Amino acid sequence: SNICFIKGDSALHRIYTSIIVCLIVMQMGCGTDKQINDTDTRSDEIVQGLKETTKEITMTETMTEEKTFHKNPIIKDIYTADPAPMVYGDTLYLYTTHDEDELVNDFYTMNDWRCFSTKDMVNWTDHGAIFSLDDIGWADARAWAPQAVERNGKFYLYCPVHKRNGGMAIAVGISDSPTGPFKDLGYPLVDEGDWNDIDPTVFIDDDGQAYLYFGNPELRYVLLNENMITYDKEVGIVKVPMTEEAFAKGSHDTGTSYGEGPWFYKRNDLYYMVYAAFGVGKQNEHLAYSTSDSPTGPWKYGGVLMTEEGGVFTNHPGIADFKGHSYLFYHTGDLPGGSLFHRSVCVAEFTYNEDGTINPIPKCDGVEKIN
Ligand code: FUB
Repeated sequence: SNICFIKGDSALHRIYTSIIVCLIVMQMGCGTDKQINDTDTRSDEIVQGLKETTKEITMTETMTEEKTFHKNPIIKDIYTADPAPMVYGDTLYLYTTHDEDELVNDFYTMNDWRCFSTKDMVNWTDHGAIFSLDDIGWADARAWAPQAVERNGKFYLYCPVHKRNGGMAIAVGISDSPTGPFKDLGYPLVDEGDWNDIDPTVFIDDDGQAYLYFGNPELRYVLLNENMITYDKEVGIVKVPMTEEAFAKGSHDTGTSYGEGPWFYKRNDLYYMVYAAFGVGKQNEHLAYSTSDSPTGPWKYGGVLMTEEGGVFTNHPGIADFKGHSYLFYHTGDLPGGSLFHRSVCVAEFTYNEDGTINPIPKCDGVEKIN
């Protein structure tokens, strides 16, 4: 029994030691979080006074060498939504929309597109407004969800806007630099005269064919020509069959869950369509995905990518692989004062299953620094 007691005692000792070690680790963790909060708050104050400048601003000024984590939302001094990452060289550029503080007609009030960049997912540079409604003479409102791509040294920013004569259409901004300034093509690239023409997503396949998908409530696409500013008129605007096999049963106008905000890309020869979706009986959008062996479908529903936990009516996906990590950008109402018209862009790291499927990605606190 003596031996038992000694054994028990040392076991107890080990437990206490573990608890103390845990407490120390937790303390360190909390300390790090606090430090990061302090860091973010202080850098926010620095940024606050400079927020309209187009000059580069280091958003998360490092106050200590230990800073290895960036807390969501990524941008804390303005409301941003509809994240669209683009990796170019050693940098990830993040294009976003911008929810104005002051609403007009109690609706989305969005006048320009913003760009932020990072090399390590922790330190972000604010490039300011890189394209705006003021640059598009034929548009008068709704600077909505964009996506950028590079081809032959030029950068193309596809942007939905409201036309002066009514309806939504897709504009193209062109620049020699990922951070603009972008210059309007001068007329809409896609203009069907209806309200479906929003949320473009662009992808250039390995064979050089570029695709521009878009749409709410229907998913449609065009085959872009190599110049990226015209499309194959013979093929025209193709309407994707909105079936439950492709997009699951849902509560949007087509009877499927597909809503808007498509994000099109390829990984290991499998094509992915990630999108904002409407579940049956749900108020807010969730994120879901479908896959296909071909860039033009047929699509097969894959599952939910993020539940409605963003907490506001819309959500919007943007996916990027960067320096060996996979990221989902999304938006929530998490910034103070957040609402369906005051959203903020966040990021989560995720991994793919071996068969290419993706498990639901929880909304998270932020991501760690990478090299
Ligand atoms: O931000 C305006 C619109 O709300 C976007 O175009 C949609 O994707 C939704 O996020």
